[in-house]
Amino acid sequence: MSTAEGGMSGSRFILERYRELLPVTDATPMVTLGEGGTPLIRSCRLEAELGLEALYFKAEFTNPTGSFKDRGMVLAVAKAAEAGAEAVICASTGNTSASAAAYASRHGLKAIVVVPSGRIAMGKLAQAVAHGAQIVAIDGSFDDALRVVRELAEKHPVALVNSVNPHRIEGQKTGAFEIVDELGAAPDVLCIPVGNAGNITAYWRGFSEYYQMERVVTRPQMWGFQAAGAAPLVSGVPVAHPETIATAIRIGNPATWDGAISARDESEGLIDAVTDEQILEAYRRLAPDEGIFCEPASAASLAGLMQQHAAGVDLSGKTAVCIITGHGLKDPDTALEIEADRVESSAETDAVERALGWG
Ligand code: AN7
Repeated sequence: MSTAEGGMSGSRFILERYRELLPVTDATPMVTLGEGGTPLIRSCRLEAELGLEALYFKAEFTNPTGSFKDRGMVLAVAKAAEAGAEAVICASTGNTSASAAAYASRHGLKAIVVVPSGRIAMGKLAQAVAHGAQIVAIDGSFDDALRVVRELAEKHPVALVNSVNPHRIEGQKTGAFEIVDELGAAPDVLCIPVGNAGNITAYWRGFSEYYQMERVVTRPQMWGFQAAGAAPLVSGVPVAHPETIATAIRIGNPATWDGAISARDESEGLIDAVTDEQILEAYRRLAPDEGIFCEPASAASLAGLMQQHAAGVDLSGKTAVCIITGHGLKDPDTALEIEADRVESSAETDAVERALGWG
């Protein structure tokens, strides 16, 4: 099959758009939910504040399940189906499970998701439930869940779709292709939140492949940011009990550790830690100042950029892209902790006028 199911065409179907750069064969089922083709949104306020030449937000939260995971999952689940799998399995802090469940539904496969009990943002759990995934909530961390699913996938006929599956990284590298295709060049700096470290690895691969193919003449510095309570790549040792408000990146032993270090070193970039306070500060700037409502983990990319600026790093003349990985609606609890500009009123116009301070 060479055309998308349902006749979907163009930029929102990465398996077709970047087919020759992906492990897609004639036997790969070309199933799509409309992933990829996400907007690169120019900053309207923070760009000047940070002294950048240009600042963009790559709106990965506009993917069908509300996170960047769909880029990798569209390929990983298609390849599982192509290989004859009947079920997919993953460990997750929430977004991977939401995406796996959606694509498994589309392919008519069963999805099994293993998650840390009580540590998944509400919206993500709702997605796994809605898609009919079989959910096992374990008394342990994401790292425990990943160990368990790796062992299960060795013993049982299920396809593992965490980013240890190479098709996940392949799909996710298309985010880098889109940035270059749209800007006509690579940015100077790419800011990205880091948890299990699949995405920073994928973006670096995407930029590097375009560079090798001479579709671009430079590559960005990769600036990865972990939450301070879950920053093994910064300290150099796994964290036994990771803790952060950004539950998506509450990961103590990233599976693609070496990929992240290579991305950092080959790009002459950095991987640094941002505190929960810094993450929340960036989170609370993005929605009111830029119109971008993301989940806390996604704000780590901007938090890191703000931290570098505050530390005196000169950003003048530079173009930066922050990857905004997941939607704010995923985690309504954190959003509602913001002090709202809200009053109760009776249903009369004059009462609402008074409530607004107009009368
Ligand atoms: C919003 O869903 O690991 O460094 O199990 O959901 O590639 O792991 C999610 C990770 C950043 C970190 N932002 O990406 C999972 C999971 C959001 C995320 C990351 C995640 P990686």
